[in-house]
Amino acid sequence: TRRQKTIKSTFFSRCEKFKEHDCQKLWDLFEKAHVNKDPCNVPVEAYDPLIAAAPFIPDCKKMMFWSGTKDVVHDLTAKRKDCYFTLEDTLLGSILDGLMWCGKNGKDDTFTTGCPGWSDCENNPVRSFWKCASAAYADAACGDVTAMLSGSTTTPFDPESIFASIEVTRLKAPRVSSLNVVMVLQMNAKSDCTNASLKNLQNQLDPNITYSCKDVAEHRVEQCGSQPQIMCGSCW
Ligand code: NFD
Repeated sequence: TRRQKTIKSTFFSRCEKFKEHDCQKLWDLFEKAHVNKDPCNVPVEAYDPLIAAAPFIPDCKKMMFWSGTKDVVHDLTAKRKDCYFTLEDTLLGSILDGLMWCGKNGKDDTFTTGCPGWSDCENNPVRSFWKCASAAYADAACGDVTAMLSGSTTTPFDPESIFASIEVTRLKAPRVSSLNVVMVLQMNAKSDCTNASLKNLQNQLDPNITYSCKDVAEHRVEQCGSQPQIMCGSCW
């Protein structure tokens, strides 16, 4: 069908921007995870073979996590690949970012409409994929890692988020030495580094990982992207 061609061609064109990967093999593994299944019954493990076939080889020292700050983070990382790297800069993360898909019982296709939304059922293909990919991404982290959280909510460290429920608990010392939270403050911010939810973050974090938090105005994050002469360590 026309629909299927759209996600398939997006998948291949994004995949082919990365060198040395067998995009057909990745597409087949991608489809195998959800095709011909109830779209509310695709467990996280269904995407294990896909993730295993596309190993994460990020520069583990530059790893950036985010929650509630998608646009700010990606505006920055698009311009400062010398400093930071996100899941969406990995092969699978960049292929599937922003896409929606599912299979259906008794059908051999991947669909992009009529699929369950993020919160309609827990085990939907999109949510299961991101959980699976986030776990593998966090497992690969090393050194000093950064997390950009949003000061625009009352709970910047939201227990329901993937950052809180999957990524933080997978960061392990001594491989990871520090977690540096950047609280992105827009005008009329609702919370900052003193927010109570950040106590939960510290409690969940491996005690041998050094925690820090810094309140940073959004325009300062944007400045770091627009002025490449700023050294990575001086962005905020
Ligand atoms: P988030 P997070 N309804 O900003 N990651 O901590 C709908 F429709 O809350 C990357 O959960 O941060 N969509 C991606 C939702 C996705 C809803 C997930 C909702 N109620 C996780 N809640 C990605 N690239 O798409 C969440 N979403 C979707 C990894 C929505 O697309 C990254 O490594 C939203 O933009 C990052 O460190 C996205 O999930 C961390 O987990 C993120 O929700 C961010 O997950």
